Amino acid sequence: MTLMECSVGVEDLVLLEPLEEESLLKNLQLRHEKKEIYTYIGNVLVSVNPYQQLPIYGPDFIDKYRDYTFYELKPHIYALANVAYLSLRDQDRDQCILITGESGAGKTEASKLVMSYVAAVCGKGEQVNSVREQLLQSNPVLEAFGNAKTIRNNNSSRFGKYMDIEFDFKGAPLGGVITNYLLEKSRVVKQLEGERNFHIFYQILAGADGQLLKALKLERDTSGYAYLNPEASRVDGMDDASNFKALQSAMTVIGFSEEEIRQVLEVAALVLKLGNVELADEFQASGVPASGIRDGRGVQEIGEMAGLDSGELERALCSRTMETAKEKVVTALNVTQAQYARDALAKNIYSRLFNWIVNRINESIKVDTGEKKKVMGVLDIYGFEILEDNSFEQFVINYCNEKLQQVFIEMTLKEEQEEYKREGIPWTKVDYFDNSIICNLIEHNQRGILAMLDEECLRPGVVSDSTFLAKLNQLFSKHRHYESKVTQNAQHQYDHSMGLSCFRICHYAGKVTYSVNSFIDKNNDLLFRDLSQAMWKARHSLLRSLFPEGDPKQASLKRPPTAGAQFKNSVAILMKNLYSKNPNYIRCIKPNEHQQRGQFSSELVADQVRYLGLLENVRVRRAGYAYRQGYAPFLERYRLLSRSTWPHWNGGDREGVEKFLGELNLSSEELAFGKTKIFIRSPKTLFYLEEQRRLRLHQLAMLIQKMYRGWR
Ligand code: AOV
Ligand code: MG
Repeated sequence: MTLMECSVGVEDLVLLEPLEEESLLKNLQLRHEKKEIYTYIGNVLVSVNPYQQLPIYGPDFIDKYRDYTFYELKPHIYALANVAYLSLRDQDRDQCILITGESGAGKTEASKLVMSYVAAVCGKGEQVNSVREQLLQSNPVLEAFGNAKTIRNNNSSRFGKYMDIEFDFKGAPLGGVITNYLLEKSRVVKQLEGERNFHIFYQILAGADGQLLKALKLERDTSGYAYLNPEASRVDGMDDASNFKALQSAMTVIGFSEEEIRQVLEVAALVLKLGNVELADEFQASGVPASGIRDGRGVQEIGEMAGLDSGELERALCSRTMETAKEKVVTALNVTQAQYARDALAKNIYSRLFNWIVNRINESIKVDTGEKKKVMGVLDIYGFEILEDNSFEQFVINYCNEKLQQVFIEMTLKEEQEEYKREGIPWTKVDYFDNSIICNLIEHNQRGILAMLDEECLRPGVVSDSTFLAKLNQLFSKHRHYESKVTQNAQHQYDHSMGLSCFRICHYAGKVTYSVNSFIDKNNDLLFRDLSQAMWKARHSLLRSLFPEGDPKQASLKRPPTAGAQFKNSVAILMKNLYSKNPNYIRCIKPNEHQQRGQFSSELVADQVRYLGLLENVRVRRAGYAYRQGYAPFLERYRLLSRSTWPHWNGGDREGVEKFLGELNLSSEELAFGKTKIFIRSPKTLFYLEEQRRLRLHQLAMLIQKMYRGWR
């Protein structure tokens, strides 16, 4: 069968003939046109974002998919969720669902579909309902505070999320744990053109009633806030006001008290108001530049809301205290420094608030029972990003994606090899691109880029982004995956577009040029102690609790780990967690750059197909046995091909399969009989079986028709 003969292409890319990039793309395109957005590569699900609501979700579809095995119905995310859930419940294997793809490819939507499927099939009862609701309602809360409109995605996740859902031995949900990764907090104070700040700010302004708005000391008009990009206040199709209502009710369902919700909104409002604190030049008597607050009203209001003396706040924003063992020296900050301090404070308050919210949700959904739990982890992390200007944030995001690719490579191959072993079938190894060289370049303990960055951050003396870059250039001048203006030599094409303050990494997903500007700063992630001490003095209990280090009794001279080190550490924990579970893959693909339905850019998809390694994935799958299935379902599907097994078969499943396959005269190389499964080497054989089955069904239908006519 060729593609053209089949109106919706093949449902499993393993069956593709010929297997080339072009045919693979055509197949995805054809299926996308026909609104068949899901395609398998064996047990991996490829999902192409349709950018439109398709009538393929909801209770009816869930009911359909829970009653069938993987290959019996059209490819669907529900089928994958079903396999994972059943394997967890019935075979006691912890699962993880790994969802990857670039920004806007549909990862977050996919994670919600998986969660809603599992929630629907995991049992009944009051207790189950309440846990289920809490788990599902965590999504709108996290999205309000952690998502934003970007150029690529109107609802882009600006944090990484891993959620373990825990079940009892019967498969009923008990609760869960959410881990969040590095929120892109720079967005709080500045957004690219056409992008928005986090949804929550717009939700409050659009959705809070007059009374609440007044209590938060806010004005409804978004244009009055320095931290909100004036030209991007609305998002097509997004109703901030009704999302605000949904947020409040979600928080209530999860178990936030009214008081907690109020405090959370107050802290968010504070951040917004902080942005409007204007700083102006002032000069000290000595003529040394200093700064002051231009209009005291804003600070006054912030002070009132936070329960803080506004003079104290002003002092903390405009000066810095240096402490040595012997004395305290207070220096005035100039305007630029004070603005920097203000923005650092806003970013810190917001990102700590976000962490607090995640912890608070975890408190509600955590499982106390000591019994053994079954776990399903769902990973939805920010996708690979190549922007025009890539900074520290993109660097860590892409590092994380690099690690996930490594898991994918290792686990799909590992799983494949282990299955052959389990089933007692001989296997020859297949080569694949191993990206550990890139992971190493970034994360090596002594010689990785992150280690170099830390070294530079901790080194005494004058350090800057450029001394950091010089260090990289020196160390990696010969590295195959590292380039910079300085190291460009014969092996790299000379590239005028790369600035002097940039380095480039050849990631598995493509080359990305990073500007080193503010790498040191973002990695240090230090907040002047004056600010944390001021916040700790606030009477606002939530705000105060976000700054425990402001407590003078706590203040130690030991510095906290850098942002890069923390991230690397949490990625390592994540990897360990993933490796301990049975993986299920969803590879999301973005069909166009315009968030438009019905558009399929072959070039854009080709890029993703390449870096997701889909072709290699298919090849690996085909190099061994392309297809495998348990004896029972296989017998059920094909036994009508032989009179020995149809209409009745009383023997065992494996014997039945041996019997009818034996009669079909297939080459013995094509088949392998494992302990529990039949393996079929080439897709052609499966085609053949399918074709025979189709003919046979047709024959049977004709026969029935004839009989029916005879009766009349
Ligand atoms: P992402 O999570 O992969 O991007 P999303 O899951 O937010 O991407 O998807 C982006 C948008 O595509 C959604 O807001 C929907 O409008 C649409 N979409 C995605 N999947 C579907 C689907 N199955 N059916 C209908 N529409 C869909 V990022 O978080 O930016 O990396 O960081
Ligand atoms: Mg997302």
